[in-house]
Amino acid sequence: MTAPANIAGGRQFDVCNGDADGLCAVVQWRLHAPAPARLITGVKRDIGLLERVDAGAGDEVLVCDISMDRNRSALQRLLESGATVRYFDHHTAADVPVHPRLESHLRFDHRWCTSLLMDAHLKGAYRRWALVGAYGDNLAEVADALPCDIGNRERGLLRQLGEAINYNAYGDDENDVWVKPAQLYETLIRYRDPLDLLVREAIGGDLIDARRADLKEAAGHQPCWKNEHASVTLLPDAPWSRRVIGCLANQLARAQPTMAHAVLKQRRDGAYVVSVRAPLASPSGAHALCSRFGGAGRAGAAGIDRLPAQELPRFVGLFSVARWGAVTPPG
Ligand SMILES: [Mn+2]
Repeated sequence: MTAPANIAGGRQFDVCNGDADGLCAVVQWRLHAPAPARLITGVKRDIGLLERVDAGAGDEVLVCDISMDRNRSALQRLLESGATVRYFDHHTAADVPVHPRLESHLRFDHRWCTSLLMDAHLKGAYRRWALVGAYGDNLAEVADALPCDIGNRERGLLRQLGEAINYNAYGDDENDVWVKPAQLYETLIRYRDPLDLLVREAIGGDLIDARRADLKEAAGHQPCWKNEHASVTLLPDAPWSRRVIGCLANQLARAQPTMAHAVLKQRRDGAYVVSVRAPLASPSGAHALCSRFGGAGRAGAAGIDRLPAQELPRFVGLFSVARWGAVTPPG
């Protein structure tokens, strides 16, 4: 099979977050435009990925699901060196460079994720993969409303797969995860239909089981602080907690959609990793809160890589009085 490289004969680089949303966006693109490409990805926390790309004139770079704010200088460098960049993302970006070789597909609306931006661009050509990405990115309601020629049982399977792929990206580094995201991508891209993957590959079921086991472990830890609007859960440092922190935050958000949730995990250096979810019912305010502690993310879901232990009381104080989304009636 001849590889349909670009007309100029340049190299192709695919850069994406290693979570379900990032991987499923690239899968859709490469099913649409098959070509040998070098994949640059990592665990969910690896977001400064663009600096690893060494592309120049005639080369093409696809970027999916990593913050433009965090990658702006690398983006500028690539554009100046003559590369063409296609950028799909939904993380808030302060200002988007205008450049003839930059094609931006950005939406900062909480009802969009990168896999859905790719789906819109490709006019639903790989809708099932878009659903896997959207379910994995905690957009179950949006995904449920998206038309697809499958029944409810199949939708449930795509949802489980998306949540499991997403789960696999969590960990401090690639030693914590079950499968390195780049290796998982090699399995995903072999299937035009993710339902076929579930039938033929063990990895889907293995990831679903692994996620379930970690959540069971986490369920043994009750919130250490709670009122009617918000809860804070504290986890010890362990491989399971390094994997489960974001997943637990999403699960709590779905179980109690009118409340905000913070899940904190101790780090080896005594500080905390923090995962914040605004109430699903009014998903904004998470990024604003986390950015006050050097964190980042989106309006509905954000995090802090390192919260010093002495900052914990101030964090819980601000979290407990935060206004989420529309003004909450005084309680
Ligand atoms: Mn995403």
